[in-house]
Amino acid sequence: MFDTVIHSGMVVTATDTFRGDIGIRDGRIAAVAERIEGGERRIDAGGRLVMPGGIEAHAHIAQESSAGVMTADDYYSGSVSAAFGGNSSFIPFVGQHRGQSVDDVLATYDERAKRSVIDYSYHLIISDPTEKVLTDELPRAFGRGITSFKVFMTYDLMNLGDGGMLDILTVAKEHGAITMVHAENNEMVKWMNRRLAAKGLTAPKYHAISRPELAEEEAINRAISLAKLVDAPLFIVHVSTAGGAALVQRAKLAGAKLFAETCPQYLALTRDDLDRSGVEGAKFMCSPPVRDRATQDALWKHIQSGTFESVSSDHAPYRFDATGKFTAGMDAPYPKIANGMPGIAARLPYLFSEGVVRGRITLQQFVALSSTNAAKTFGMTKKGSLMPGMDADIVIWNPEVTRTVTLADQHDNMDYTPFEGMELTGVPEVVINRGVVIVENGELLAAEGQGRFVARACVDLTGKAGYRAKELDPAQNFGAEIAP
Ligand code: DUC
Ligand code: ZN
Ligand code: ZN
Repeated sequence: MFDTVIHSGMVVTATDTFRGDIGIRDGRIAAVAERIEGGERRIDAGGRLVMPGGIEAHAHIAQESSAGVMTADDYYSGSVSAAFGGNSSFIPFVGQHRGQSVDDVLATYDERAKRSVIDYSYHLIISDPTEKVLTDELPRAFGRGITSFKVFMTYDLMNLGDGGMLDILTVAKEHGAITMVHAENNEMVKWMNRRLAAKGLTAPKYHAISRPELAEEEAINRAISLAKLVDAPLFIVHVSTAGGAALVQRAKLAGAKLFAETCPQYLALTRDDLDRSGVEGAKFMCSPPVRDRATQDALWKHIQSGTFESVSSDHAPYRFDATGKFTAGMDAPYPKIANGMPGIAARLPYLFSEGVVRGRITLQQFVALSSTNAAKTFGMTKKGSLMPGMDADIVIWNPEVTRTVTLADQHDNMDYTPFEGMELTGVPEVVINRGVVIVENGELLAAEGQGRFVARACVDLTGKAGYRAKELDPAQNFGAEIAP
């Protein structure tokens, strides 16, 4: 009565660890029990961990940057890389650039995404919130289960300004969607760029200081205030500073409808990595930039204490050549070098090795940070858990094997990995998406296009008290009905 039974493994969820078997039927988990007999196929998970498949909640796949540079990974290579890294679903970004219709952009990505080997949804980046977008296109996107919208507080071609952000926060809230934000103060960054350029300091390493920690802290503080004004849910992406994380922690304690993530690069790399000979440092350029050792320690403490829902890769693959980093030439100044680094395959191995193996986080926290919380925050109601009825999205993990990170193991379209040479313990051996084994012992078994679009539900705001601005409360604002 089961298509597949995974037996003899140690089942790990966001709440428990137990010796158990899992029975899969028609792509769903049909039973979880101490012992399950039968099954057309039996997979021996002895000595292994059996966990919900990773959900990569932050990736740039087949996406043009605002400068017009296309990522090296499309939905095939990006999803293959994700699968080899233990993920059974992901939520890449769909980018609306100025002047584009959201409907058209979504139609383009629907074509691109047909090649995915894992299940997928999209976060929708809004850079042009026209009346039509706000009143017509966003509700339509929401209607098809795209329940997260991302905005930028930096980059001249993306930045919405505070008013535009309030509009998006309000529309998102009205529909039960969540707004995600890239929080850096645009003017601080531009002022630093001007000062550095005036002195001719344009090598990649100066990228690291061009985007000050204060620029992130100021913008996170402002983003939280804007979201509080309209009592809307907010997700702060790629938090890179101790100060920013502390602001998130404090606002959460006060009940804000707030969520946040950090990324492995902020735990693994420092600004010294940008200070390599020639233009080598460009491999380590991302925004916000990687910081220093003290920041890494602080971010781990915030991971341990629950400031972050997720650790996401922010996979933004630009090759180390004229198609990626260097479209403006090999000697381009840092503001013209594409921003971002790959990491979708390294995310879970890094988090497991540096987190679980090093004793910084529990197995439960690993599952929560890599899968369960993303499912809850972003409305993937059938994923992120191993309960009967859920999609059979499972990773069988060998916690003992130690591997040195190589480019070949990333299985992406990149020509470098920023994690090259790191020794990581713990590898995903079998990855299953809706009951289909897509990766097994280093081999890709998935058919191109086997991934399905996941229509998502609303953000889960359980336990978030929210905030009522007096001036938006009809009982205290002379009855003005201006609240969303
Ligand atoms: N923000 C991202 O989230 N990814 C790549 C570059 C950026 O600015
Ligand atoms: Zn960003
Ligand atoms: Zn990103």
